[in-house]
Amino acid sequence: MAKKVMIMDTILRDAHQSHAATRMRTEQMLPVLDALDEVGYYSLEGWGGATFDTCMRFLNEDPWERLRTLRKHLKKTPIQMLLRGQNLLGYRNYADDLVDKLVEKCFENGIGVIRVFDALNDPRNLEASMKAIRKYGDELHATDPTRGICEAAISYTSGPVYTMEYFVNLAKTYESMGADNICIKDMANLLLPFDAYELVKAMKAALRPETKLHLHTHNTTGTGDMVNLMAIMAGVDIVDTALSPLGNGTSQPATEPLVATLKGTEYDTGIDLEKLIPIAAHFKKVAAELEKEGSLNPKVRQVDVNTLIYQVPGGMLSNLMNQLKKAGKEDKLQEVLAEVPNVRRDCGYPPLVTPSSQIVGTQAVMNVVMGERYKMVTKETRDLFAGKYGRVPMPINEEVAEKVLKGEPRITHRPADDLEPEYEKLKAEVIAKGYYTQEEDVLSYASFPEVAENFFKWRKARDKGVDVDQAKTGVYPV
Ligand SMILES: [Mn+2]
Repeated sequence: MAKKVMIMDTILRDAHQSHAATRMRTEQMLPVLDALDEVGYYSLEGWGGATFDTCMRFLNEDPWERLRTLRKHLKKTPIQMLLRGQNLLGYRNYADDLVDKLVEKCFENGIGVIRVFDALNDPRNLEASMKAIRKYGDELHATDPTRGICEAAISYTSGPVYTMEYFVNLAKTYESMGADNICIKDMANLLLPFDAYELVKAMKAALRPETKLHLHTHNTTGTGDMVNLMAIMAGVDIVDTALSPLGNGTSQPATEPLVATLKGTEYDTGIDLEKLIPIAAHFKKVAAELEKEGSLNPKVRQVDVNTLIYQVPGGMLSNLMNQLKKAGKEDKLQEVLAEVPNVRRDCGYPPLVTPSSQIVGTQAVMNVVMGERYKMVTKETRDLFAGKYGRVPMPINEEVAEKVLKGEPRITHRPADDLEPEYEKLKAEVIAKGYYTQEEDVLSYASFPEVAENFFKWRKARDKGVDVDQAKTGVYPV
């Protein structure tokens, strides 16, 4: 039986986040949005925490305005976004009322599919956002069956507790919490092709037939195309690719080769390669512009096999090397790499993704550099042991916990249960500062307070007819 494989193109989000520090501007997307809408993608990824931040911080753009512009042109293709669970678009835990409001506004401004994940894979950290996605998504879904979709993502990682059973059980948990799609989110390209085959087979067998399975990987280590192909042969429904000018390397495997590979097979994507040519030509020019302004370093296109060798994500490895360099202990890299699994075991085997990859990595460096384990600990390490990020998959090392926490209390409940409602309070602040123009401003301010305030200042100056370049001075260093 023919099984059409669907594609999400990441060209408007992860592709330029991975290759060009998220610096693609809306005006660089505009010329081809109508053509992208005609391709026949499952969805186009166009929004997330980094795009939100960068829009205001570096590009003088209102991220909400960008979303509305995208939606105006993408009439048929759903816009997909990435949400960091209870951390929303930022880096702290938000109260449930803010989670509810943000999800409502995302759908209202044009989002069709929300991919939501938690770095620790703690389902409790997805409870509030998935509830809100169901609440507002169901309303939207009733008017448009391609929109209002809840996609729960599993942070893929490797290590002794990350068995097939662990991933399948988590997928079933998310499905029972109301996910329409399950995503295997392999942000570090740790997933290997034959493991991908086994994992997809096992998940497809365990999930409901109507639940779509979506795979997200990168091509950092050069295995991305093989991972996608093996997953497709095992029955995955959707894979992520990026149009070739911003594809491969640290980004997603390129779109065109996969479309060509599957053409005429039982997995045909139905996408016409001819339609992609002029769009890719446009993004080739955009990539050249980004390279010229210094946002894109051509090195990101190369294969980096370090992750395959050291079993840590690429970003984490370069962090470790930087920290050792600063401490003048570059010769200690092998010791630190050997310490990483020990620290990870002590704190209950968190997945090695942001922020836990940085926490574990920094602690491993400290343990080695200080010559005594946990003599010095960061606040983040303490919070991780105290349960403030959520539940880790395995029990923590009690002896180490005692040394790290020094009597600080531990929580076992959902971290956001400790938070008071905050939307009205933040709204009052934005109004008092004189920046309020829309409810969305409160959400921008909640996500990145200083960045948003600087952006509001600039926007106010622009709208009042003040010289924009003058208004920018001292506000935007870039
Ligand atoms: Mn990614």
